[in-house]
Amino acid sequence: MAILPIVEVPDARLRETAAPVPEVNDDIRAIVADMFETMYDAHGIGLAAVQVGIMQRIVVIDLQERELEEGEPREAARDPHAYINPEITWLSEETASYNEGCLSIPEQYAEVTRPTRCRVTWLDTEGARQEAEFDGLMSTCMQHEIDHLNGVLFIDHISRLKRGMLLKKLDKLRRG
Ligand code: GNR
Ligand code: NI
Repeated sequence: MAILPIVEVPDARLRETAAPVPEVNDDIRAIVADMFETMYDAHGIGLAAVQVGIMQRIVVIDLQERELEEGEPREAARDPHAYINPEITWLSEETASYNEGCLSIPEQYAEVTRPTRCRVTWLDTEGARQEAEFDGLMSTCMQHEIDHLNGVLFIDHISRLKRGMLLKKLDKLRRG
């Protein structure tokens, strides 16, 4: 297991399309394990493989953020999910906005409007085909992660003016 370095804007890899996973095997399961470790270390709720420079269609998500009980091990509060070759098969007409952030665009947030619900198919870590409908934060996060696999970032969904302001703030933050 390893914590992998997270790729940040303006790295060109974040603009590439990731390749489908041809077979779910131990190599893929090792990548998934490293992605979970990296995501928890960075305190993110989701991570796409392209964010750690692996150009394959793999996503991990864990929305669990509750406070730990006294003496409760950290793992008890976790709810890890892995999605291999995820595909959106349906998006609701109804939309909602959420204040999104991204580990590849540190400390910057913006309201993003997306379909409220989505239906997704994927392969689990055993290679079995799965399908489910998501709503709320899970729907938002899933759409955000699948965007990453297609070279799309949340800042592509906001106005040019807001994007420009956000990237300028990031630049300022980095310069100190
Ligand atoms: O940690 C994350 N939080 C988040 C908040 C609102 C909408 C999407 C996300 S995903 C983000 C982690 C990340 O960058 N995943 O690609
Ligand atoms: Ni992101």
